Amino acid sequence: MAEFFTDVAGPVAFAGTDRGDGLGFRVYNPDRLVSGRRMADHLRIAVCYWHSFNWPGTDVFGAGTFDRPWLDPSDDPISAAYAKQDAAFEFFEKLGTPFYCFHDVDMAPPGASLAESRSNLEMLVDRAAEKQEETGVRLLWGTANLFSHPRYAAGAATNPDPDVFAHAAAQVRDAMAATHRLGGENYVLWGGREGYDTLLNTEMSRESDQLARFLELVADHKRNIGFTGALLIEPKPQEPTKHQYDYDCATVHGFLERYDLVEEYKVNIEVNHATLGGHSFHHEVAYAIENGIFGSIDANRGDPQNGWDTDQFPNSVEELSLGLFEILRGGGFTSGGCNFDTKLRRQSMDRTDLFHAHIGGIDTLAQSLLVASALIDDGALDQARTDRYSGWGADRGRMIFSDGATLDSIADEAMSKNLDPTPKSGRQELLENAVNKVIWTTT
Ligand code: XLS
Ligand code: NI
Ligand code: NI
Repeated sequence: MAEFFTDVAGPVAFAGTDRGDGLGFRVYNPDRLVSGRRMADHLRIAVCYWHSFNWPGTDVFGAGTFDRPWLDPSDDPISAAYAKQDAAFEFFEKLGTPFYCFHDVDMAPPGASLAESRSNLEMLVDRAAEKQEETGVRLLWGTANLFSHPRYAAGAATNPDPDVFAHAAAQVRDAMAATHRLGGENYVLWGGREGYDTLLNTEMSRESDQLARFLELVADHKRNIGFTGALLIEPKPQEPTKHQYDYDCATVHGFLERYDLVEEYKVNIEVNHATLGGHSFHHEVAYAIENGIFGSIDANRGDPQNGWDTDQFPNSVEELSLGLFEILRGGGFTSGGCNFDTKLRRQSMDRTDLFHAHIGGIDTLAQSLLVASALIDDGALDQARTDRYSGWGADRGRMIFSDGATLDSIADEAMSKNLDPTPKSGRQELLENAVNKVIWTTT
C-alpha cells in the first residue's frame, strides 16, 4: 500500500500557540474537558469521502485540478477504489479524527447491473471494515447517491417513473446494509433531486406521497435489519433542482408530522443549506432542537455573494458558536456529530492543502465549542430569556393556558382589569455585546 500524503507524518497533534505555520491544532485538543466532556466526544468530527477523495476539482467551466490518481478514468475501477480507500484511511488516521461518512458510489464503483454494484460495494465494505479495525476510525453515517446518475434526473422517490423508485430502493437497501455492517451511527437521506425543475410538468401532492412512502419503507427496513442508528433527513432548499421538498427544518418537520413519520426521522443540518434557505445556521439548529428532530450537522460555510452551495471549510467562530450553543444547551450530540461536507477551492491542489483545510475547520469548531460552553456558564442569554417570558409562569400566563379558558374569558379579564401593557426592551444590542464579550475573551 503506497503512502499518498508523504509530506505529513501524522497524527496531527494539539500544538496550541506553538503551532507556527506547521500542521498542528491551535485549539482542538481532543482530551480537553469542556462542560465535563472531552472535546473530541462533544464534536464527534467526521471527514467526508466524497469531496475529499471522490471529486477531482472540476467546475462547470473546467476539468479537475486535483492530484487524485485513483480518479483516472483509464484505471480499472476496482483497483482505483482500493487505492482511494487507502488514501482516505491514511488521511483519517493522520488527521486523527474519529469518524468518516460516505455515499455508496464514493466507496465502490457502480457496476453494469444492480447485482454487480452490490457485489462491488460488499467487496470494498469488507476492506473498509478491516481498515476501521486497524485504525480505530468509525463510521458516522452512510448514504446512497440518488442524484448523480441520469436515471435520477427527475428524482428518485419522487420520480414520475415507479421503476426509478424501485431502483432507488435497491440502492438504499444496499447502502443501509453497508452502513449497518460498518457500525454506522446514522443513515442519511439527502433528497438531492426530490423536488422539481418546473411546475409545468409536476404534481406536487403525488410526489410528496411517493417521498413519504419511500421514507416509511426505509424506516420499516431499518427495523427489519436491526439497524439501531438514527435515520436523518438533510434539508436543502434548492440546487440541483429549482425547488426541493426538504426545503428546511420546519418544512421537513411539517412533512414528517403530516405523514406520521416524526418518530422515525431527525435532521442533518448543513450550514450552507441553512443560508441558502434564507436562514441562519443558528435558526435551523434551534428549530430542530426545540421540535425534537435534531440529529447531526454538516459543518461548512457558503459565500455570502454566491447563491449556491460552495461547501467551503468553516472559518467563522461567530457563525458556528451560536449553533453549538444551542446543541450544548440541548444536551449535545447523541448519534450525530460534525461532518465536514466541505470542498477545497479548485486552486488548492497540493496534497497538504487537505490537511490545512480540515485543521482550520476543526479549530474553528473547537473554538466555537469553547465559546458555546462559556456562553452557557456566563448565563446572560438564559437569564434574559427567563426574564422575558416570566409572565407566562405567573397568574395571567397560567390562566390563558388553563382548561376552560376561552377567548371570551380572557378578553373579559383584559377589559375588567383595564390592561394597558407597557412595551419592554428586547435588549438585542446588549445581548449581542454579551455574546461578543464571550467570543473575544474565550481561550
Ligand atoms: C449536497 C449535500 C450532500 C449530502 C450527502 O448538497 O450536502 O453532500 O450531505 O448526500
Ligand atoms: Ni450541501
Ligand atoms: Ni451535506
